[in-house]
Amino acid sequence: MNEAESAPMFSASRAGLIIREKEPANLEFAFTSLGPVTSTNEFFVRTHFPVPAIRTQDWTLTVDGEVERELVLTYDDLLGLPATTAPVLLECAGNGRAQLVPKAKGLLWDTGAVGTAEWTGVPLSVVLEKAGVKPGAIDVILQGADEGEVDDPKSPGAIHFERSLPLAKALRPEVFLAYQMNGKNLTPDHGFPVRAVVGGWYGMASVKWLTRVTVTAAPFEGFWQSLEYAYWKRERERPTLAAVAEVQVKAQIARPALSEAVPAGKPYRVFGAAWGGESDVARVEVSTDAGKTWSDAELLGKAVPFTWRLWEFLWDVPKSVGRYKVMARATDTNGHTQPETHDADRRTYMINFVFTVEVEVM
Ligand SMILES: Nc1nc2c(c(=O)[nH]1)N[C@H]1C(S)=C(S)[C@@H](COP(=O)(O)O)O[C@H]1N2
Ligand SMILES: [Mo]
Repeated sequence: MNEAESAPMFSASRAGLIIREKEPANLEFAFTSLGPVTSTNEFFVRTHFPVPAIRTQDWTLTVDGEVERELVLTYDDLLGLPATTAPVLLECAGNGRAQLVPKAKGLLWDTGAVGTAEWTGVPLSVVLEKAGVKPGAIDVILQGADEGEVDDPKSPGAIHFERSLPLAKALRPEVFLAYQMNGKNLTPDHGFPVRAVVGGWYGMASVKWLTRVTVTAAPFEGFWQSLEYAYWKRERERPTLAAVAEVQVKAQIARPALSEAVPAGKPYRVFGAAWGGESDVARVEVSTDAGKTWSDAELLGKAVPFTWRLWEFLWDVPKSVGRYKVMARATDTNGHTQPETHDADRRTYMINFVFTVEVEVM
């Protein structure tokens, strides 16, 4: 078989993304292309198993467990329910992992495992109300149709990708079952035909290829909940593994890029985005001297919950040439500021310490 006859390696929709893994596809957005909304073509892809091929006419959503009425919704049933459209940011819990020292295991995302898209779908609360949640229910498990074996520890055969939300979060308006992304049907990579979108939480909560919702009276302790995407939380000094949940406050720099040549003695627009999970961004500061001094950046537009806030800072670039370290740090409306170093309790997740972009002033 010659080159031309072999299957195309990537669909056009993957052009421009940085490949972190080919199979399954794990693709990173070039954060230097930052804009208010990330196009579907540029949106990062994080998958654990091969993408399941699901036709809308075959798709159903089962709602079971601690409910008054078990439901099996078809695609048309779902489309018949009241929908909302909202921009929501998704950030992989491992975004920034490439910046950890020593070198971490796992996918080495740089700063592009994050994006903001406009999602359309039905609030999960609408579906749960239809099913009638029984008293005593506390957790809601979202299961994807994708499955496979995991090695560490070796799974008893194939397991699905699934994650749970506490009932209180599952009922919030920022949690919905999306069938459109940026005004078009979801693409296979992003969960076609239906995925969860969980505003304010790291990406693993936004289960793609969603086919089952199970309400439970006990906390769910599946693999992706208690082993992967879990961190050491200290309860009364005692470390216990807890599920990674809320996105932590963070600012990222899109401009300048790493090792960019910045003209000496001229003004330069430093540009980026900041986000705060379940809270808004209150402040972004920029340092151009490796963190010795900080100045306020200007927050652009207005705060929209569960998305990022773009910001800019006009840097009066010195006349003296050489290497400069540019940094940005955000503070959320709860007063949390980004830390200077990564907390080892978080393992290789929730990476929001202040990053450095070194440039050449010349
Ligand atoms: N069913 C399923 N859902 C999933 C995943 C997956 O592998 N399977 N990956 C999760 C992770 S870790 C992230 S960060 C987001 C990424 O969503 P995206 O690929 O649309 O960017 O999907 C989440 N939902
Ligand atoms: Mo993720």
